[in-house]
Amino acid sequence: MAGHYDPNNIFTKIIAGDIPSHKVFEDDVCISIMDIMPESRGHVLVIPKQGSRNLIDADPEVLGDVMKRVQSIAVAVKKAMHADGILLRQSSEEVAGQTVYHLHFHIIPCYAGQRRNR
Ligand code: DGP
Repeated sequence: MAGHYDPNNIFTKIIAGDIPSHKVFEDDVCISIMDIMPESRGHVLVIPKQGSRNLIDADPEVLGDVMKRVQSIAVAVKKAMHADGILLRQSSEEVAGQTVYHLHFHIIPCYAGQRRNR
């Protein structure tokens, strides 16, 4: 159902520590974990702790804090992975490719001369 946020989603369980993940960053605003279906080496997700379904229903104030983390994590990932660039992706709703209905941002390192996995 469009617009509905189900707090019983997989990312809420990962935030709570009930499901294991490879965490690369955590503070009071968000966690960042390695994506289990990476599109390139070093593909991470940034997941706000405050639940919203996607970008459409996110609290703009929380979003401001989250985007600061997205930038610092993107800079750190680019450096650590020796990437040439970063693709930032956020899908809102199924038609846009969303599969997990808890807001998250993909940080996908891009490498010169290399195709992404998908
Ligand atoms: P999206 O299609 O934009 O909703 O992205 C969902 C991403 O979440 C997808 O790339 C795979 C990833 N993912 C799904 N379940 C898990 C999980 O249990 N652990 C981790 N680390 N990633 C997950």
